[in-house]
Amino acid sequence: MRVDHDAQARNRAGERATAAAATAVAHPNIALIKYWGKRDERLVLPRTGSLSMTLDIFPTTTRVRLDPTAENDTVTLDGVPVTGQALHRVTAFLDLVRRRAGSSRRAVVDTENTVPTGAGLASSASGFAALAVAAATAYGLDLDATALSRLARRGSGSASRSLFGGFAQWHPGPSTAGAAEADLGSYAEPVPVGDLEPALVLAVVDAGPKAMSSRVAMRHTVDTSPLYEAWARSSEDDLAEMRAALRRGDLHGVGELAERNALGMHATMLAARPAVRYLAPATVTVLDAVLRLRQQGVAAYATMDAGPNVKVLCHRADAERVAGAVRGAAPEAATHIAGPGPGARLLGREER
Ligand code: 2P0
Repeated sequence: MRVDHDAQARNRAGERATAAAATAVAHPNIALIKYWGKRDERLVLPRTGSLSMTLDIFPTTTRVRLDPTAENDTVTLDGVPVTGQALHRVTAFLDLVRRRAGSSRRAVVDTENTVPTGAGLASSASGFAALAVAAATAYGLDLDATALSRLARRGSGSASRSLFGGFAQWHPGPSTAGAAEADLGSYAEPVPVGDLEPALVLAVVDAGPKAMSSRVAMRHTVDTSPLYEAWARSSEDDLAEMRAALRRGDLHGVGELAERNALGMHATMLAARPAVRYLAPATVTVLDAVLRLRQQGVAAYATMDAGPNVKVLCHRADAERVAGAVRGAAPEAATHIAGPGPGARLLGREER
């Protein structure tokens, strides 16, 4: 990579040095204690804290190149131009970065996703985490991991957790404080974990895009589900217990908590008016297979997000057996085995 002496001189002069381009990679995360519901839509402040495992598969790689002559941002996903609402979301996020950087330059954003987009497999988490790191670097913002987590949160709540590898907890921030203080208090950080060798077996029963985005579905759930407040309260207890189970390295405890928290979240959606139902017949078939594995003495526990796919938490040594049992029960399911993965990181920056 070429050394940019002008940029170094600007840095010495205390000026902001933008790069010509920056590239970052991030991995998706799967929540064991779910984020479902916002208390502030604009700032993406959640109702409850959540906790996830970052995966070591399905990375998203994003390059942000500043274009001084362009009048609009352009975005591609796997080489295909992004338009409409998805483009608007990226532009709004870049506006936030530009405001902080004091820049009006437009950007060319090229993203390569290795995970099906919009299928409840956390593509927005890896996507906005990679975008946050690449855009902050390209626009010359000097942010630490906490500040990057806060920034990624504004793109997509779950992205705040993908800044970190292993297990991460996203804090809701103080609920009675003003906007600025709440914004500062809402970020993710790594969670200490005892002796645990976990795997998540992803059972993809349908890789197509979901019928309703999680953003819309969670708003509808908060607004109309009589079960929502009860789940939100119990989720805070689940989160505290989850931290303790992780610290003990207690896979059974972690799994039980994850499964009950996820089923509770789906119960709030089923009680929404009208109901939001992401779970499909094949989902239930896989849940039955997970139960049978437990009856056979295998520590296997299920969690589901905003889609019909199931993620089965188990010991790494049991992952192949679990994947085989899932495919045996639901032959249409494709399985992927993931372990704890790395946090988001910069791959490189290109100077002018
Ligand atoms: C989670 N999900 O904790 C939960 C569980 C889906 C189910 O975070 O509106 O795409 O962009 O903040 O982060 C999906 O929601 O929503 C999600 P926005 P996001 O992983």
